[in-house]
Amino acid sequence: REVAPGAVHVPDWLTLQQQRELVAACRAWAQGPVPIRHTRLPSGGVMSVQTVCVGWHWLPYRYSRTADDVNGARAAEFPGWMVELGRRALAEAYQNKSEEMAAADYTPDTALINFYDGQAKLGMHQDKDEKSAAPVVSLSIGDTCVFRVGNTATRTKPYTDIELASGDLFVFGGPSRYVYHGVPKVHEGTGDPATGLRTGRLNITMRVTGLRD
Ligand code: MD5
Ligand code: FE
Repeated sequence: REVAPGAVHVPDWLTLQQQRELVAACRAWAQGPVPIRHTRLPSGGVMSVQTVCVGWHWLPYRYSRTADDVNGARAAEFPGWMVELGRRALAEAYQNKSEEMAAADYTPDTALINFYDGQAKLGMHQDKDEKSAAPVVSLSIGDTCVFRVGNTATRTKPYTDIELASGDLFVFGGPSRYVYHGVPKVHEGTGDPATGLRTGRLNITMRVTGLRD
């Protein structure tokens, strides 16, 4: 389950009930205060993935309290239950070996919620807009995808392709925090509608921005 040093995949970690609750929470956040959108890139391109943020609003290539590229509203408050979920995720992934960090000290302040339809992809990139090297916790719900875990030096080979399915946890910390990664393929129609997601893939990443008001 350790795909690379500090990168731990825990299949089927969330119960179906937890997945249903997360889908309901994400559906509410997708409506507002900042509606879910296809992020516009400075290059002029538009991401095929749709994103809504909680805590801090992500826009390329920074975080803001307000959605300066959408409607100017303040991002929804990051809930305490999500801090607890993040801590449980870290404890599970690192088994309190505490080589990366103690789970009790992990205090995520932001979640990026990505929705993928059957055609959406996420190109190879590094997550480096955060001013903290704390681990990123990733939760997947709905359709299975191919997730590509690369290296820190280049956006190309060598990389490892794994499948992320509904309920899977992935934690990226330590030497894997800044690896290139992406989603080249979503296997449309592979999700269980019992999660409440009829189609597509939902991914929730919790992060520490390292920012203060
Ligand atoms: C996704 N999201 O499936 C992925 C899962 C994103 C993004 O990549 O930026 O929204 S999170 C994967 C991730 C995050 C941070 C670090 C690493 C992977 N990593 O070091 O490989 O929508
Ligand atoms: Fe990423």
